[in-house]
Amino acid sequence: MGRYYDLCAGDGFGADRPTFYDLMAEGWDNEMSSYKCGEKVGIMMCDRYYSDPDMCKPHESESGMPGTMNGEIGLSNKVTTVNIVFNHPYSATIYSREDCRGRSAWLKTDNSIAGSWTEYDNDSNELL
Ligand SMILES: [Ca+2]
Repeated sequence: MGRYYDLCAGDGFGADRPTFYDLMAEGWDNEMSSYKCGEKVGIMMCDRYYSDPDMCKPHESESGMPGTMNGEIGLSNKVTTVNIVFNHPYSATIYSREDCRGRSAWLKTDNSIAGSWTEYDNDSNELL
């Protein structure tokens, strides 16, 4: 295990208010290579700094829902900003490589019966 750094939910944290971290200010810009989320918080990472985190483009971002971890993220040594996000009741985290490694992203739905769950086919469906 290498160096580690805790990022915690801050004041006002909730479903509509994530906690934002600029890793340049924390001395961790382009240093992060893995994550582990607590049971009640998820993570949204971005390669670049945007004043509005929603502007982070899909190919510049990576995410994981509460309770997930990733030992080798796709944005290894690229992450510049992090948002600690609130739990979402109907969600899953998908990974581009075996053993929950590689590029990760969350999937969310509005309720437990929306859409359908199908088996992920790694041969015909390229992830991200
Ligand atoms: Ca970066």
